Amino acid sequence: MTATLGLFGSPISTYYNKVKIALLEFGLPFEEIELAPGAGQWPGTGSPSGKIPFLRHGDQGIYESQAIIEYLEDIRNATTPSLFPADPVDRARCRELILYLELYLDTPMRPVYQSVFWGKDLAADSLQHAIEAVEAGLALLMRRASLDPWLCGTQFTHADCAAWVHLTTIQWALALAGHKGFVQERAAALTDYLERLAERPSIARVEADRREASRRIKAERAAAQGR
Ligand SMILES: N[C@@H](CCC(=O)N[C@@H](CS)C(=O)NCC(=O)O)C(=O)O
Repeated sequence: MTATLGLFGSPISTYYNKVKIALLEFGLPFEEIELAPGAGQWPGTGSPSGKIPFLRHGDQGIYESQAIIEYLEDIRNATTPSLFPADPVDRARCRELILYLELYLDTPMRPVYQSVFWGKDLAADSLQHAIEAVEAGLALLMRRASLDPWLCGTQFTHADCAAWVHLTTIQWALALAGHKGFVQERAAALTDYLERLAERPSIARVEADRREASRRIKAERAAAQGR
């Protein structure tokens, strides 16, 4: 690998951090270029969807977090272990679990995030809808998760990178929306699992960067509003 990898996005973004954990796990050198969600202009400095993250590798752009991590798999150093299991059935289950996290847990929570993190209005039935969806999504995830000790079994995989960012953000957002402990009550085994994940150096680094960026962005917003 010759050209530098540039990761565009924000350290407070879930999908950005899913990719960043994989970059750190692979030990691939990369630089971070901060771009707020929705701030990029296609085809200039942005992604086709306007979403973050995206990756620049030399003069090439790679878009969508799942496509990015599959690309990182392809370019990683041959001596670095894959973050997908070796067995094809296990690989499929790893991708399946990522889809559960993103389609059935993250997606229904988006209106709640807009409200609790960005101050947008949230209709009472939207919160109820999100809560019901998360309950069903967690049941689905737990039907197929191993947690012994990682989501897909003995090997730490991309599913764990996705699980950390999505499950911790859901917990946090639901607590802010008045439902503290919802995830732990519905899926008790996730508590120990998330503690194990928090100890992983790649995740500890991403979490420290997220907290630091979050404090900075909050202070900038307050200053802009004259508070
Ligand atoms: N499917 C996309 C989702 C990325 C995504 O939703 N990013 C959020 C930030 S976490 C974003 O850019 N939101 C701004 C927008 O939707 O305009 C991926 O996997 O990369």
